[in-house]
Amino acid sequence: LAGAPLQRSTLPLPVPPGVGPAPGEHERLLFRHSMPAPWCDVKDRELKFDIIPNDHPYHNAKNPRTVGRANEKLASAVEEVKKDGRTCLVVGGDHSLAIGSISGHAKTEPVIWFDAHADINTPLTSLSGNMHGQPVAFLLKELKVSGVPGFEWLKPCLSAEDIVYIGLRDVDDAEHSLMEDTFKASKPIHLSFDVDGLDPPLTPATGTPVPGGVTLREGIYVAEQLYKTGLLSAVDTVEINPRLGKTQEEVDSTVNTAVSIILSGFGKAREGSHSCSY
Ligand code: DIR
Ligand code: MN
Ligand code: MN
Ligand code: MN
Repeated sequence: LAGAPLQRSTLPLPVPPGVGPAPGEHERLLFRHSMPAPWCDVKDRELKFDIIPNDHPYHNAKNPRTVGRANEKLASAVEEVKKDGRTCLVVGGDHSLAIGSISGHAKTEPVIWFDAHADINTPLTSLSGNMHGQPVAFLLKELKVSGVPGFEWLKPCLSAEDIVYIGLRDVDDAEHSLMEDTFKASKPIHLSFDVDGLDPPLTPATGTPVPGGVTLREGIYVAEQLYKTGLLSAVDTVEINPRLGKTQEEVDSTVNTAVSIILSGFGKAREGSHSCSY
């Protein structure tokens, strides 16, 4: 996805004169039928992050400085995209990127956390030490995670009542005691989509697959419904890791699944996308 420039077709539109779109609409309509999301005006950007040397753990949390600085960069990038009036799509990367992505978003929006995992461990409760098991804790005002090196810039911006979880089926004991879910759907929505929320055969190239996940049909339904609210304002797609695919088929199915979820979140409807806005 990243880095692939969209090709605009210059072919004439196959409609008789006087029928169909006005002059000047042609290119735009043809553009709709090219890949990847032709009805969207896509502006692509790529971020580069530094690996901080001697990045010792903070309690159990591994690589805090590297992850913290990267998220600081991401937060500013997302903020710029939102100032530009666009819907923001972040293609990760692991789920720790949600710290920057959500911080850089409107800061008050409800969040749909689509995931097999609650990702709400703190540096003190985490058993794995993985930062991607902790982003929700970093974002929640209630949990008051602070003092983590690399995250000096971060101000927790979410309340527990702003988060809805979908797909949870592997929650640590400590996480369970930290959770709550309610949802107010009147403000712009942030969808943070971990592909491991889906059933593993759909997205095998991911780090922590858990059996018994959401079907593709259900996942697409969620994305379509969120698009239809007109409130979907930012989307993270995370834990897509081509290096973990055992075969090319596994990599392809992971990427194709993620792309179909993204397209649905950006207005592709299974019945056809004629009515979506440009
Ligand atoms: C576990 C697994 N709760 C952890 N979490 C994962 O590492 O904190 N999250 N894999 O995505
Ligand atoms: Mn996750
Ligand atoms: Mn997960
Ligand atoms: Mn994870």
